[in-house]
Amino acid sequence: MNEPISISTWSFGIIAARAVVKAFREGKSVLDAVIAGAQAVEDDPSVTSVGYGGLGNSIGTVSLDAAVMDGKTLDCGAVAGVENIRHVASLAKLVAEKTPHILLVGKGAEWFALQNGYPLQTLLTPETVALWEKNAHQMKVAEPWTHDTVTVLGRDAQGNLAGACTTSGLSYKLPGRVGDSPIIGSGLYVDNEAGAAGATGVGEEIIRIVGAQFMVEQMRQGKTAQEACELAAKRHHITAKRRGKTPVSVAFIAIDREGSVGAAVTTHSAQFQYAVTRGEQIEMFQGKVVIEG
Ligand code: SD4
Repeated sequence: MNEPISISTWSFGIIAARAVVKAFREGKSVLDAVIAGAQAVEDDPSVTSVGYGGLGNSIGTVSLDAAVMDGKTLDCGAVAGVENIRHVASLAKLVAEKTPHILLVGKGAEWFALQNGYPLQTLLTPETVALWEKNAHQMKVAEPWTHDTVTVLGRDAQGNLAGACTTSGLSYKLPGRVGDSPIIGSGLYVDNEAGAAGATGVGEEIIRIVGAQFMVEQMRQGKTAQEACELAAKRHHITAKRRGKTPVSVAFIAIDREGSVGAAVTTHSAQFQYAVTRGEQIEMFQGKVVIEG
C-alpha cells in the first residue's frame, strides 16, 4: 500500500480530504498535507466549529485551539485560546518549528502570530452572530451541533505519519476553556513507530482518557487502527460508568503503521462521518458505534 492516505473527521472532512489530495499531488510533505486539509476547513465559513465562522463562547468570542504532530521526528506544536487569527493549525506548526516550546496560549499565541505575519481577522460571520444570539441564552454546551473538530491524519508513500487538528471547541464554552485538541496526547498523537490517532467530541472526556495517546499505545502493542479506536470508545464508556455518568459524544480516528484506517464513536455521536483518501480517491464512511461490553 504505497499511495498516500488520509482520514478526516466529520462530513466536512470531505473539504479537508480534497485539500490533502491536492497537497500530496503537489509533492508536499505529509505534515504540510494534513495542515492544508485543516486549513481548508478553517477557511470555510459554513463550518461553524472550526476557524473562520466558528461559533462563539459564552461571551460571544471565537476562541480557537489547534495542534500538529510529525510522526517521524515527534515534533509537535499547539496553540490554545487564540482569538482573531484564522490559520491556527499552521500557527501550531510554527510553534514547533520556531520555538523551544510546544504550547502557546491566548495573548502570547496571538503575539507570536502577529510577529510571524499572520493578519488579525474577525472570525465571526453575520450567520454565526445571529446563531449565537438566538441560542446563547440557553447556554447548551455540547449539543451535537455545537462542536466538531476537524482532525486530519495522513500517511505518505514512505510510511511517514502526521496529524493536525483545529477547532473553535465547544461553542458557548466558558471564556478560557481549552479542550482536548491542543493537548498533545489527548486530541492528537502521532508516532511513525506506532500509529497516528486523533479525537473529536466533548474534549473533557477525551482528556480524561488521554484518548490519542491511548490509541497510539494500543497500536504500538500490535492492535490495528480500527481496534485501537474501538478500545478508546470502550474506554470512554467504562470511565463514564465508573463515574456514574452517561457516555457522551466522542469519536476516534486512527491510521496504523500498515496504513489501515480506523474510526469508532460512542453511542451518542452515531452520526459521525469521516473522509478517507487513498491516492486521488476520496470516500465518505460512517463511524462504527461502539458500546462497552
Ligand atoms: C473540544 N474536542 O474543544 C473539541 C470539540 C470537538 O467535536 O471536537 N467537537 O472539546
